[in-house]
Amino acid sequence: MVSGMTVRGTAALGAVLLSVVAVPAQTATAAPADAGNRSVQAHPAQTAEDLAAPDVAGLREVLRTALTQGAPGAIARVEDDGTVHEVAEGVADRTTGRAITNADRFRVGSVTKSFSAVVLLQLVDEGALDLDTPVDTYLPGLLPDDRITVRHVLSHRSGLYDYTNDMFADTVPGFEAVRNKVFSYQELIDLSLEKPLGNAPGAAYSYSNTNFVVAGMLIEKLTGKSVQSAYKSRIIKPLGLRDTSYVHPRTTIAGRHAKGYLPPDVADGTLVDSTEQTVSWAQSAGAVISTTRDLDTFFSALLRGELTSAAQLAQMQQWVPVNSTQGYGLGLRRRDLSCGVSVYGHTGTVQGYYTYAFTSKDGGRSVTALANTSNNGTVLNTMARTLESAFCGKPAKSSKAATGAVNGSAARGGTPVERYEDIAPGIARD
Ligand code: REX
Repeated sequence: MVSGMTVRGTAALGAVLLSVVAVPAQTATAAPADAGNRSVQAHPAQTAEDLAAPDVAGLREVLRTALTQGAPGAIARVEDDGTVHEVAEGVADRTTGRAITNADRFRVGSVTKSFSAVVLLQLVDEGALDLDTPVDTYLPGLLPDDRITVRHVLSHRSGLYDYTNDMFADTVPGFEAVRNKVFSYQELIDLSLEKPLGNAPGAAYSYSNTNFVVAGMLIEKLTGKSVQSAYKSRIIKPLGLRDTSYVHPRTTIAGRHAKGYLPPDVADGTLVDSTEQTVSWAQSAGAVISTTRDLDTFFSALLRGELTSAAQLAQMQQWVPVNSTQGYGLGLRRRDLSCGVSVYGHTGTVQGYYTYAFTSKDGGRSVTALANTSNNGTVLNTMARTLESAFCGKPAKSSKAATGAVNGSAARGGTPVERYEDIAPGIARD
């Protein structure tokens, strides 16, 4: 099942600490002083016009490859200064065989972290929050170390343990145990605090969902409203994101949507329909529902400076190194592609859904890609190549260079892959 189309003019709105930090020249902000890094490697500024044309045929090949590796369906949408390219392969629903399309809603996982960060950066703009103030000033007694600042939390440098490491150590039983559970934020923090801090505040990057549970608590404390209400009034409504919602703890996805399929840790071919769940284990760290169009719109708007002041957008782009080709800002990832282009956005993994949503430096070109499976490192690595197709154009010689720098966890189906940093480090897949 293949669908691909290009539409013109119809676009909506337009755990390793390395010693090198890459800061694009156009964001000439130094990494935070306590990040423990040295040299600054700059990529030249890129606008959408500077980029090679998107390789739409290559994009389709990437999605087809993901299907051969176990994804029931895969979609990608590129929005390039008003020109939209949409590609879809496979099915949204294995039972009915309905073809997946870019109109399908899905669970975006940690892309939610960018929503939470934007709300907090807006609160900085409003003078209600200071990035270098301890979290405990706003939420007295919450964290065990009053040196943990808001900035540490938003850049995954708090040292707070990621409770999902234990929760999902065994993938399907772990998921079934929390599928219908409703956690309070405090319960999730308590789970994290059963383990000591992994590093002194500010000393190291270590990805942890706990940080963005704290972010949700800060949003609710400072606005006096739910995160749902903050996302809605500050992001969803202003940008007209009509397919985006946060419905925690409702378990269903309203409207047309892709079903999510979760493979167990043993590659026995059984897929669990994981579509319906509370996502209460993630909430402000991962429970948003959206579409490829809305995420393209969101990240374009963010990098165009439509959601925060220029000063706060620059704060979001103070990078701490993740590995040699990735940085983490404040709820924002930077990935350096093989063609020398850096892109900005987030990845997401919730049971049954892998998302990549990234945009160019000026927000002029965005891509969002989704495969309706997870716990499959091979598919995850393949989907990273959608960024190469979208931003680097057709590969010059062999597509080998465009395999994407990922260091993944489990490979399914026998293809060895390196560990994938984006997934919480302690989660062993195989
Ligand atoms: C939870 C387990 C993974 C998924 C996780 N997800 O921490 C957050 C997220 C919300 O999206 N993070 C990603 C499960 C990595 C990001 O920031 O890009 N894995 C699965 C297991 C493994 O259960 N035992 O693959 O569905």
